[in-house]
Amino acid sequence: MTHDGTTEERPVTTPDPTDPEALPTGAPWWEASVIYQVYPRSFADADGDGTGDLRGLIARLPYIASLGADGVWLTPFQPSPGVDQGYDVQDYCDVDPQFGTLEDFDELVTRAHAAGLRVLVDIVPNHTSTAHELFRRAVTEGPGSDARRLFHMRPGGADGTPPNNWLSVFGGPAWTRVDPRSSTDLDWYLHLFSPAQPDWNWDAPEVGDLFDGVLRFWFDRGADGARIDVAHGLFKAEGLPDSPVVPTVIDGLRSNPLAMDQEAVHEVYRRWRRLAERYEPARLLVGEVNLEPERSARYTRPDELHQTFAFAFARLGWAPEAWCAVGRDLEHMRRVYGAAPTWALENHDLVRTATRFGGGDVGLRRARAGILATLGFPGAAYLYQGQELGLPEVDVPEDRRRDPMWFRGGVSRDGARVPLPWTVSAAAAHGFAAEEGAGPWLPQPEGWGEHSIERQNGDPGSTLELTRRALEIRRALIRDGLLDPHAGAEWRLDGGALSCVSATGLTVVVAMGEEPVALPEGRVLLASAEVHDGMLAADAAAWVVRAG
Ligand code: TEU
Repeated sequence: MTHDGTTEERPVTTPDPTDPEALPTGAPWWEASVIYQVYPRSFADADGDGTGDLRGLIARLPYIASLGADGVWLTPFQPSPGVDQGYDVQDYCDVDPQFGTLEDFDELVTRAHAAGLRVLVDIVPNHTSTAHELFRRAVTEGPGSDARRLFHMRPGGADGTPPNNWLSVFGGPAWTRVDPRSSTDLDWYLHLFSPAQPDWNWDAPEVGDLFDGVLRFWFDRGADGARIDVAHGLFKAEGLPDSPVVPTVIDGLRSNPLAMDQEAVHEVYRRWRRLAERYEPARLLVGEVNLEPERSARYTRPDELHQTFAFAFARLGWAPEAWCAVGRDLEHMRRVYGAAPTWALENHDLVRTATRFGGGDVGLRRARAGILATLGFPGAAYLYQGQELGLPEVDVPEDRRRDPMWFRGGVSRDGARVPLPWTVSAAAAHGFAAEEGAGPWLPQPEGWGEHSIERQNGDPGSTLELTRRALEIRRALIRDGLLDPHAGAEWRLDGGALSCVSATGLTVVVAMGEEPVALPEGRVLLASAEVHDGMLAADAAAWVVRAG
């Protein structure tokens, strides 16, 4: 792990065909990688305090390796008051004591690498926490001070209204008074998310410097890459004018074009790309760019981020026309910009697919099909912890909900964040905790053990074993050049039968209608449900390779 520490610029890295980690086509490893997203507070709790931690994760790395994933992405574990479950970061370069220590992180990296897993950290550059020392200083130093330039702080209207009409993504105004009791400090601060998360002012060069340092800090410690939170945020339209469109309450990201997707942000990613590629091996940058394909594709131009999640796809329900349209859009963008899609259907913000796709048995069948789709479409993929178990969304009792979006916008994301069931028995929070302790930070529902890893492990019909098998076959397909993120793919829809036909000869069929679907000629490598006489059952997916 070396870092040359210079500011010398290098051209964009071209794949090195002699790199043992490279794909057979010579493309870099990450173009077809599968990363398993770990939500640390809900993965494994080593000290029994009810919150998962890094030592819990270390102990269970063998499980992740047994799935066949290429790496893990960890949502924030840095010191934080925890208002937005860690996305309100107080100190970007440390570990929150509830998750462990920097030494634990170092051990995690060492052990993950030994197990063949890469480690991605989550970087939150759009906003910080009101507890961050630079925000505290800005509050104390008062209106007009240099310290306030690092944030968007300004007086509102004389009538006591905020500086503009922007709404927070979590609901309510995007502005809060710095000191509502003061008659001399009339400044408000901007927060696109909760009031606990003030937005940085990226027009101040110090902010960019700070985050260059944050990236180097984690990359120097051996992190293999970073997931960039709200990567299309950071810069705001000059002068922070009123939004001409009426922002909706919880959909502020897409409905307020002045708060997001500003041209200046691309320069940051060009700089970070150079920074990431000064490491050996180069570090991976994946952006959370929650925009339509034609806008998000601009973030993966060859000298910017390596990947952005295919959000247009991730947000979808069980809707064949929409899947096909998004598939075609992404294929078009791949041709224009060169970056293959990065598939995902679940994360810690989205309703679990087993529920979103219909719930009950049907929902589970479709969630299983969703796993084969995510892993079979050409590109890279992310799986969210518990997706491999087909976990449903949990209806967390209102008095136990913790998501700030629930308190401001009436939508709770807690149901996708319930601690994993490791064992059938409810003891020690279904094995989430190493020992009987405080009880999990979010309650596990009745029957949670039926979804457990213990119940599914070794059962060939389980979603867990389907995922393992898919990852194993995927590896072979990549090795043999059959799953190639850069081969063209054609998207077809015939009634409810969606197919993604790759030029390599691999076809992914998803039976999204009510009827079984006739599979194309060839060898069926894997299916998420029964195939009889070449017919794939409804609510299922299959991988077929052209014969010969
Ligand atoms: O999410 C940003 C984002 O796009 C979401 O807020 C999304 O709009 C919302 O969840 C509705 O589905 C990132 C993190 O993934 C999320 O957990 C944080 O709450 C948010 O940033 C603020 O940091």
